[in-house]
Amino acid sequence: MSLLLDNQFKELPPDKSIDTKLFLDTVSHLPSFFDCLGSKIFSPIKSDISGNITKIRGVYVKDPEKYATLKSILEAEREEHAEWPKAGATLALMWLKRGLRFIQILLQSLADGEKDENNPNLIKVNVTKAYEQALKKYHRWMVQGIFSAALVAAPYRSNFLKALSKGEEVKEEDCLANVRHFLVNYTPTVDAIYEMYTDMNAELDYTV
Ligand code: 03F
Repeated sequence: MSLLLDNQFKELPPDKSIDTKLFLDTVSHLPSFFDCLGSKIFSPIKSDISGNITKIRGVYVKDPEKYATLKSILEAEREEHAEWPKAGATLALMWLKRGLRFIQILLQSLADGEKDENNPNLIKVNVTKAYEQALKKYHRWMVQGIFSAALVAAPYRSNFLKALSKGEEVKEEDCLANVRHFLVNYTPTVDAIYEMYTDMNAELDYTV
């Protein structure tokens, strides 16, 4: 089975609220994907994503009813932390959503068939597009250097698609169909998190 379809996001309800437990259960499958990419250079990225999931779960488990939706977490923390939004699960989700946006743009670009015609089995154009749109403006030169190193270690397109299919030999077209199917609920979920940050004035643009 496809990794993507095993971890399909649920359709959002009309009010676009995101159930915290469902969200955490779905995103917690993402970090293990980095182990399939076959390079240690991805470790800091994996830890950053896992760390943010752990921080959000840490808040959620303190009171699952109170923190039933992601919005309820932001609203509660806004009252509790003087330095909000640079605090708690609000800050963790602010960064996690940027990683999720990166993944969305990367997968969408692959699904759309964007490629370097001279190197059709490389995914550098897709990865670079995702980085420039989702993350670059939050990174100073040192972290941009981690990106450059990761880009060199980026897998071949065929291996990346194979990893998304849990190592099984799946036809490229079938794998891309799974990617498109995955994006149907994934993209609106990421969009809804971004909208929530804008609506609540919780977005920050400091660099690391
Ligand atoms: C800030 C910052 N986090 C952290 O300092 C940086 C960490 C390293 C970032 C390196 C970027 C390189 C990305 C490009 C990878 C290319 C790989 C291509 C392979 C295909 C925050 O950290 C903390 O998070 C927060 O908790 C803390 O409190 O200021 C705050 C304090 O600092 C980031 O910039 C977030 C980085 C997220 C990167 C996500 C990249 C995802 C890469 C690949 C995904 C592969 C696709 C998987 C598909 C699977 C589908 C099932």
